[in-house]
Amino acid sequence: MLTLCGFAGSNYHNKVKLALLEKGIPFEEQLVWVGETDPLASPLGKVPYFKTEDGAMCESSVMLEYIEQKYPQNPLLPADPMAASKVRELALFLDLHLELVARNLYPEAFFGGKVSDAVKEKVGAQLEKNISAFAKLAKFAPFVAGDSLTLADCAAVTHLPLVSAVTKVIYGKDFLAELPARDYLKMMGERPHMQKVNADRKANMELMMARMKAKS
Ligand SMILES: N[C@@H](CCC(=O)N[C@@H](CS)C(=O)NCC(=O)O)C(=O)O
Repeated sequence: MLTLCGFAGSNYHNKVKLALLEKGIPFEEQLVWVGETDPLASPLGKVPYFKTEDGAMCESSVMLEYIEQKYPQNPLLPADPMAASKVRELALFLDLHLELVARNLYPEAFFGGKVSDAVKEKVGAQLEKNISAFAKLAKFAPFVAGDSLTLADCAAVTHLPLVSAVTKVIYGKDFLAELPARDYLKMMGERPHMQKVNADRKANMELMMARMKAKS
């Protein structure tokens, strides 16, 4: 049995969870908070990670590639090498050039911390550049890479709401406003598996807040 370890408030956890659900792969979910991770499975202490009969692995993109290869049903990558690379390219842009950059702002936007003005300025400029590059690649027709659901959607649907929220809070402006992101997220949010991911996320966020309160 495949075990997905992490917590449902995590966008990277949900990226993998949505792929598992959409592909119809049986799996167990194990609640693991940051600070409680298995160092052999996730040496950087990040979630998500998989425990499988054959071993463990971390890094959400690697996990998606693993399930794609191991469980070819309901493919999230096209068979054609170029088309598959275009999907991977979008997924990488979302992880590396959008989410990872926006992440610098989470301490202030979501966790009551403070981010310096210098960081805000630098991150703001990077996000503007990276989002306009992403807009050149993204199709939203209706899925992010074209006419079918792919692993790029698993990244888009979990990361884009954060990019939107964080830029609204920090800069008073949604940096995704000129992209069809809202309609896309609405369409994706109507998918039954995404509804499950979102319901679990909300419940887990409440649990996370209660834990933070209890600790402070
Ligand atoms: N590149 C990693 C990123 C995962 C990640 O950043 N997860 C966050 C939770 S959303 C985490 O574990 N943060 C704790 C830390 O970085 O120490 C992936 O794709 O899996």
